[in-house]
Amino acid sequence: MNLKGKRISIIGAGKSGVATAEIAKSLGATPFISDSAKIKDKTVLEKLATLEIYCEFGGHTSKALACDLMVVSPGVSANAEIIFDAKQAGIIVWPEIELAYRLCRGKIVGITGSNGKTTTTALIGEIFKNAGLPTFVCGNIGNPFVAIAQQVPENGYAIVELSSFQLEQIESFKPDIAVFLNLTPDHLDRHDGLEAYIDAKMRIFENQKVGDVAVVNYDDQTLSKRCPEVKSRLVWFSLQKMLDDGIWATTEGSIFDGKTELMKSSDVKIKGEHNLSNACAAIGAALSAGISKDKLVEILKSFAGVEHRLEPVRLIGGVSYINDSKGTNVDSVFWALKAVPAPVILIAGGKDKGGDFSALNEMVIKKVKLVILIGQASDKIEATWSKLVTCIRADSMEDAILKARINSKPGDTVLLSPGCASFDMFDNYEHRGQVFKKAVWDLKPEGASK
Ligand code: UMA
Repeated sequence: MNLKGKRISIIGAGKSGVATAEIAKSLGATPFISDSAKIKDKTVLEKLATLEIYCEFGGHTSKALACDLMVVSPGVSANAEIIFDAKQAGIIVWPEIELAYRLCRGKIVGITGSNGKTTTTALIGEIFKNAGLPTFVCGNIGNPFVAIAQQVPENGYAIVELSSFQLEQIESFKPDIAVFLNLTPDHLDRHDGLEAYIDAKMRIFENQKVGDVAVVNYDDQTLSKRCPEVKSRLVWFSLQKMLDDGIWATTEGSIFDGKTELMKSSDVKIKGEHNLSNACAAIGAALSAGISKDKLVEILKSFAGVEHRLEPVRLIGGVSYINDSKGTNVDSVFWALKAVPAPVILIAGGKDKGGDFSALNEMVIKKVKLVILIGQASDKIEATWSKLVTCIRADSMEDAILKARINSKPGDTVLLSPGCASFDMFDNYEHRGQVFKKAVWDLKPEGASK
């Protein structure tokens, strides 16, 4: 793709925007970054200055419309005024992954779903690496696809975690292997309702052709209804149905590819029913890429999961502290609660994303002994759960950990699984998880002097 001499406006100066500007510049284009906020991050400012990239901060002006192409960061809504104005002016508007797709010579495995994307993306990445394939893990997992797109050789794979934000505005983006894990309500604060969220995610299949592969969760009712329409070859996976042609497993038994047993379910290192489902999805993707059973089983037996996803932090005074900061929606809290032993002290709250916390009522009654609420969504969650369980407030993560400690007994689990975004109190979910872990490690053992 020839970008030489093109004027490219980039909306958003986060990771995606800065990476896009750098790539655009290296390809001979003239990038211009426009951000609605005043950017104070010194590293970003220094990088943009070194690269001599023109910028405007604190609002999008008509300067951003003086371009041949507009590239949009995932955090910028398709309904943003600047996007509307650009389209009105006849400017081509691409999300960052569209540009990355056009720069990538290798194959693409795209992973989407409401929950488990990060774990499954990392797991697929490890399996592909173990099979000796040049592998680049990127996307919503934390490093923009555009930053590595040109490095992927023809025989290599980009393993891309894809959010609804990234897929919402694609044009021709197409994964060779599309993995769809599950669908539950999320990001209702950004999309115009649940249908719009589902439609955005379903776009992962939109440009696939015969010869491409769609690895899809048979147990998800919406997906099993909508996916038979896809043009690519369907590879179903299930924990509920024995599939003659597909990947299926039982929690107490084994994982199968059709009639062939691949491994015992209990040998999968990442625990919980949701992770068994993620493992089946990863197997579907790996087998579709021609990877041998031995290579994938090796990784499933050793892959320990990703940071901030049901990450055991510390056992202190008989109390286990678990970091699930990546649990940013209601459904992910459900799976976290299901996976950890009761009684649970749950730290929840943050920036509300429009989730319905009453969907967790039964699970909360069954497993939670105390809820410690943080952030903007505290009132909403307390209104939902205070009749079921004691809910108390904390001013900060450190305060939440101290309150959890005071109220815990040996055998309890303290679980951070917020069910909300982090941006009201933290830079991002990683930052929230790091603050949680530091506060836990700062706890002194029983009887130790302060
Ligand atoms: N901005 C504007 N105009 C707007 C809105 C935002 O200029 O109308 C600016 C903001 O002021 C900010 C910048 O855009 O300076 C941020 O852009 P961004 O939110 O796209 O941030 P990036 O750093 O580029 O991170 C994005 C993803 N962020 C989001 O989707 C919100 C990261 O996913 C992803 O890791 C990264 O690209 C690399 O691909 C994070 C996330 O929270 C982890 N994702 C959501 C989730 O997992 O639930 C979808």
